[in-house]
Amino acid sequence: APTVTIDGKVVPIEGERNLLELIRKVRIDLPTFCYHSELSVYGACRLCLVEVKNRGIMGACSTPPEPGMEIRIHTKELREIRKIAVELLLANHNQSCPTCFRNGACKLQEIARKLGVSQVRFKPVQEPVPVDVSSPSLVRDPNKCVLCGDCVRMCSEIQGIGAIGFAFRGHKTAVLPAFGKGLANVECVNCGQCSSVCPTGALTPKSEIEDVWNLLANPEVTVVAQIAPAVRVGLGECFGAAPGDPIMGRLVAAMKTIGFDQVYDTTFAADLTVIEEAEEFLARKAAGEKLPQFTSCCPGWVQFAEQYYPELLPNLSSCRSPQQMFGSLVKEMLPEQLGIPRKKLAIVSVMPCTAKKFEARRPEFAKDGSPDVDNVLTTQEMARMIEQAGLRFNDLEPQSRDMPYGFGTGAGVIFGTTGGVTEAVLRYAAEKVTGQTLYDTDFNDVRGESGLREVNVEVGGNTLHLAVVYGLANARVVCEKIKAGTCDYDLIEVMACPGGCVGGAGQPVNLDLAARKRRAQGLYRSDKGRQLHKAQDNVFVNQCYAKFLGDVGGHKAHELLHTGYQS
Ligand code: HC1
Ligand code: SF4
Repeated sequence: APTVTIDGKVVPIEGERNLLELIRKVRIDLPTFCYHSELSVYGACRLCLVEVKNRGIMGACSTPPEPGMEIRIHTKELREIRKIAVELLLANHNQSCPTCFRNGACKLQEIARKLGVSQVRFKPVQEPVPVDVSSPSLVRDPNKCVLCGDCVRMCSEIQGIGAIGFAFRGHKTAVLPAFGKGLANVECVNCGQCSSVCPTGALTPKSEIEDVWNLLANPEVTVVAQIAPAVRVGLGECFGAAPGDPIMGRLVAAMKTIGFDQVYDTTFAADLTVIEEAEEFLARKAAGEKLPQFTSCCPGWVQFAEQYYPELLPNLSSCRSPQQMFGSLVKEMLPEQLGIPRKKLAIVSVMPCTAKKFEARRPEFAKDGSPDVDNVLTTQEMARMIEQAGLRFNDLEPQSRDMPYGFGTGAGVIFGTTGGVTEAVLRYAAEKVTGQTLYDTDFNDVRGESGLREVNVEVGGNTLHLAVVYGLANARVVCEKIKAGTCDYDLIEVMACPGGCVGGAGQPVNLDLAARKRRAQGLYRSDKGRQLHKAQDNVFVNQCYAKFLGDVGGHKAHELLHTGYQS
């Protein structure tokens, strides 16, 4: 087999696209800011330089391996070059590390430590600029940017948007939203994926931690929480657990200790969404109208559709997302059940997502000026609060969620991974269409890892044409096909984030692709571990219909659980 020699060690070439992949294969962590296996190669950070015999110093990320190459990665000269590169970045970096949201999870800190940078020999050449807090979801601090371009490529290549880009040249180079506007005033859809690849604190989720501490400290306010599906397979990573490890019981215990009055589960509302959305789909299918039906639970996707495909908005399900169904329903029911006025009830969501912060502030999701969901904490923020409360997370005694809104079936749980909403809807539709009990609830064909999957599924003698999509650039491909009339899908699931919510930008930063997969597997295990797997079997949801909501898709359901998305 063809080989390359790395610092004297012979390494076979086995399909690696560049020297960096080859070096990492032999477990040498050559640090980089700008290399991501899912993004194009940019070669800007100059940290992965290696010496190739007879050719000189080259970027490992942009050099394909060739048989017989002899490379060295740890010469004195290379060590010095890398240190200088980091020192130049640090010279222009606002080094307020102790107060930075990314303190402890910052690649610049990590790389400086790993390369043994012990001083900064350069003076800053850039003037400090204002921090951009215009967005409801993200904070952009250009003073912490290292110009790696990861956010720019994420936004344009994976999300197909291009809300941020490089501006100016030379020492004035900056990454900015178009025309120097605030992030809220460009085509950003709040997905936050730029922040999940940002190596520093230049792009971070906008923290609502202080707001929530204030709510919890107010004895007048009853504070209840909902926990999104994907949080339970991500949050543990902040406390040393592996991706996908079950930590829900300890999370509930932590939140109770911190002072939440009730801890509920968004999977309750996800079950409700399945029922409403599946009935809506079956009705459209019977009438042959407004097909394909798109899912509408991902606020990044909804905003994308509003911005770029207003003509397709009638095809979006009119269902609110589970987060918002939870908010509107529980704010209607609980005040009566607990005997408190609506304005003294606060709902806090724990979400893997930054766009959920934006969604909760959409004006249509409020009543008499008070929002259905008061605050949204990302998984990362929730973990910070647990730390701030001084709790030893791993030593907590697990507790169970509160009833009834803490009760969800496995159908609601799998919402958190790509294909999950589709599978949950199929579990409902199959039973409804055939009139027979569905015993095997696994629809393995809609599961998968690619960002654009086309699947045909037999339901009651009919073939349904489904598409499961993540990454908004892939959504664009599908929308263009629909406009061109070159496809005949019935139902299309779109999630903005890679892998679905498990890969949301509010999750602990983890760029290892295997981690996403393990989080998804954790959700499928959690589905298996529940007694019920079909939304229509959720007894508490059914009670809600019987006692309060009336018919599925009926008047009350429309008022509380549906909406109309407009351009
Ligand atoms: Fe999601 Fe959803 S699954 S959007 O990915 O439909 O955020 O986890 O809470 O609302 O349930 C996110 C996750 C989440 C909603 C549900
Ligand atoms: Fe682009 Fe999403 Fe970042 Fe907005 S949040 S700039 S859409 S990657």
